Amino acid sequence: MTIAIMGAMPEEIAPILEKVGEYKTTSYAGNNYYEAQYKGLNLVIAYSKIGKVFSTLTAATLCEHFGAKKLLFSGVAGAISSDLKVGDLIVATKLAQHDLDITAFGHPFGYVPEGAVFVESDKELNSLAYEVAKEMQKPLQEGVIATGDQFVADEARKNWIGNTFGADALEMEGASVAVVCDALNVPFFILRAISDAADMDASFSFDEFLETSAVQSAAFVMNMVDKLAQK
Ligand code: OS5
Repeated sequence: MTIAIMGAMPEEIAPILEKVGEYKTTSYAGNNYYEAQYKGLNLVIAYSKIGKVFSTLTAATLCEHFGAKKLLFSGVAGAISSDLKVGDLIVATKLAQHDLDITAFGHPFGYVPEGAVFVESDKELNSLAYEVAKEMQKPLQEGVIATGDQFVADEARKNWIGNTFGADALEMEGASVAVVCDALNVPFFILRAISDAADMDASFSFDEFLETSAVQSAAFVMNMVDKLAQK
């Protein structure tokens, strides 16, 4: 079975490439895809570049061109919930686009006709994550993740996103990956380790913790892959 692992930034997939060791690099549609044999699974690994458009392209390519049957996203996020601190892990139960706004027509934020405000992630992969967390003795929170084409570094915007979507964390790619996987019936899992609090210090915190938080998330996702290989 082919399993896709994706991130948005090089730092988010570097620990995964390091762990798989050998891989074949293929360029497709302006991006690199890294294919590896790992414990009997075919892995295809990529970073999309930042934001909803690039992540949509990469997720669709992983599923349609490389034939991924499951997709795991690993990366970092800004915290909304005060329970989430730098380095903490959050798994998305559902995702929404916080910057999608046709409210002028009476629709709720995050909604377009024939779409839905929230896309739910795969319950089986999420429960597998809880098994992994237990074995790693690592706390794992679940919650709503809000996505938009904006690095949020503003308390008011962060609070608005939290209140409007009931979101616990925010980032720039998860919901677009969710829309693609949902449309293509590919079970998906979105994991993020907190790098900042989406406040006025966010860019400094992000720069300081991107690498260490990305390593946390990647290590967890590779333990999920190990579990999938055993099944
Ligand atoms: O992928 C983007 C979303 N990520 C999650 C995240 C987040 N999203 C929104 N608001 C927050 N407060 C968030 N905290 C964590 C992280 C990432 C954020 S955008 C960071 C851009 C940083 C950067 N800009 N230039 N470079 C890095 C250097 C560079 C140069 C050339 C090629 C690649 C990188």
